[in-house]
Amino acid sequence: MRRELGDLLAHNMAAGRMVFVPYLPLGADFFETEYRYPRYVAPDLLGPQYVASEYFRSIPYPLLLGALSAARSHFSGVTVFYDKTLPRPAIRRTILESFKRCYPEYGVWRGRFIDAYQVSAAGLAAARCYSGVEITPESPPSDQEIGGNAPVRFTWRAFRGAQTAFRLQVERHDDRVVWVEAEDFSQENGWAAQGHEATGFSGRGYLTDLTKSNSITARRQVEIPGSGRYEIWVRSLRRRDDGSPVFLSGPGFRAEVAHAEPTSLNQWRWESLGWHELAGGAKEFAFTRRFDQGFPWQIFIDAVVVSDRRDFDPSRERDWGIVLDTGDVTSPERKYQLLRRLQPGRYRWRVRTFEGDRLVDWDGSLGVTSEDSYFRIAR
Ligand SMILES: [Ca+2]
Repeated sequence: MRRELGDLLAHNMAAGRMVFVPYLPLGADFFETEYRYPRYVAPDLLGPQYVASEYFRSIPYPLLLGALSAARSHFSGVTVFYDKTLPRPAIRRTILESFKRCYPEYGVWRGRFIDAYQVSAAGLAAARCYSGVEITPESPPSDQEIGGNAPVRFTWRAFRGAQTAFRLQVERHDDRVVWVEAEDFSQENGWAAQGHEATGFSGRGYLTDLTKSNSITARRQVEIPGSGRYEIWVRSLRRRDDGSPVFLSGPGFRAEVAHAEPTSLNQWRWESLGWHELAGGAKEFAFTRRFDQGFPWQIFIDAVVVSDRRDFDPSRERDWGIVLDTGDVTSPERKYQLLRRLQPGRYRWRVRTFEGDRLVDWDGSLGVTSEDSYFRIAR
């Protein structure tokens, strides 16, 4: 495979094409581990004055479509290498299909391990779609407090392209719900944040134990809104009944979590640890695990929730709840005026903009979503 990569690089760079070798970060991907290789091949090919970055880019898949849109015209075209020895994950195939739709004039050379997709400079200029656009929320300014009676006016901008439609969403924070991602706990003596073995988590991933020591602890200060009775919830995934219990402790309580239940192994499960009297302010919560016997399997812990709401169920709702979803609105204007009043509280919003079927996101889906922007409505 290394030899095929070398031959393909030599051929395409000598033809004056910019070569993109996309990889999935942390994907144990051949293209990621071999990213230095062209630096050794290239000087032999093109002479010692050759600058690797001018002809070759080893690039994460999420940046590929944007980089192609920005590819410079002084090349005679581009070539994208596709490692076909890796069937999964499907996102690589999804991005490749989007590439084919955007650049219908592509040609392909099929190797034993690698397919090389080539697009000429004319083919690049005739692209059916483009990517790499950032949508920036502009108003209300980030973290601004708005008077309770003032109308809220949303505006956003993009540094290039046009807009044919948008979809705006506004969420309000429920201050009676404290939602903490378990992967944001400290990682001491063997706990670690992970995200590649299980899917279907919230946040960046989950907390897992890598070391089988009875002293492993993961801690985190959790801000309790005020003194009172709170229900505590934990979301976890246990794979085996291995006799190695996990505990969550906090001010005045200690409870076993993620205990083995034959019907719920290998799936994410929310469990309530019951109601506890908690004082307001920052309080330390800690996960520990005891390894008594046998062959323990890693436990996965996704999130911890503390709430004083009797009717709160974390499997159905979150600490943020949708208060406005415009659906797709056909409009070239990058603004939206909210006519109804919002209750006092903390809000966040985002907008997805579309330009027919031309503007695509990093994964090739239509449209691009802005980052979240936050504001407050005063009492
Ligand atoms: Ca999580």
